[in-house]
Amino acid sequence: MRKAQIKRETRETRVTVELELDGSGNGRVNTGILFFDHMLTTFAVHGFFDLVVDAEGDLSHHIIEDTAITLGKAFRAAIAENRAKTKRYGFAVVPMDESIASCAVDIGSISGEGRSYTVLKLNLARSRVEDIDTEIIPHFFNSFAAHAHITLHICADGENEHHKIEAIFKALGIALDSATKIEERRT
Ligand SMILES: [Mn+2]
Repeated sequence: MRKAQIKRETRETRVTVELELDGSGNGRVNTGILFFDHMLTTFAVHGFFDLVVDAEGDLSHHIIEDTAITLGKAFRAAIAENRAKTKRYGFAVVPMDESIASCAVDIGSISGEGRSYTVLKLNLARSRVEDIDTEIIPHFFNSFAAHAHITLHICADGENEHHKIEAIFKALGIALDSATKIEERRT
């Protein structure tokens, strides 16, 4: 079973993430931040990951950052099994009404040696969407990629911040679903 459970506790936050790569898209996410819960649930649905996230802490910035770190660590642990047959690359382009997001990932070489890189062109125009500050969004992806040891490229454009960010999380889920597929032709 390609899955992992990671708990992380600091003076600021307590975060638990359970991630199963070969799931059915069942997300149960409770961070106390409604828009972030919506995004992580969407990520699980479109990635066909089973994802349980429980997070609490002092400030929403800390909760989102530490959830990104914990999710990254869980992802890295989950792909360790059968890594030699894991596909590695994945990409997706997802429209959402007037917005569009594209995501390409490289989840790393067979050896799993820790490289990570993040390139983000998110075109976020407003500082606030629902109950989060949008400056945390690039921070989330940087932290996630660094701890998952993956290369992540994301571009987005559109008019509506909610749509743009939601298209990004869907694209990330679909790209990671492809990249984590088992490729039986790999020997
Ligand atoms: Mn929505």
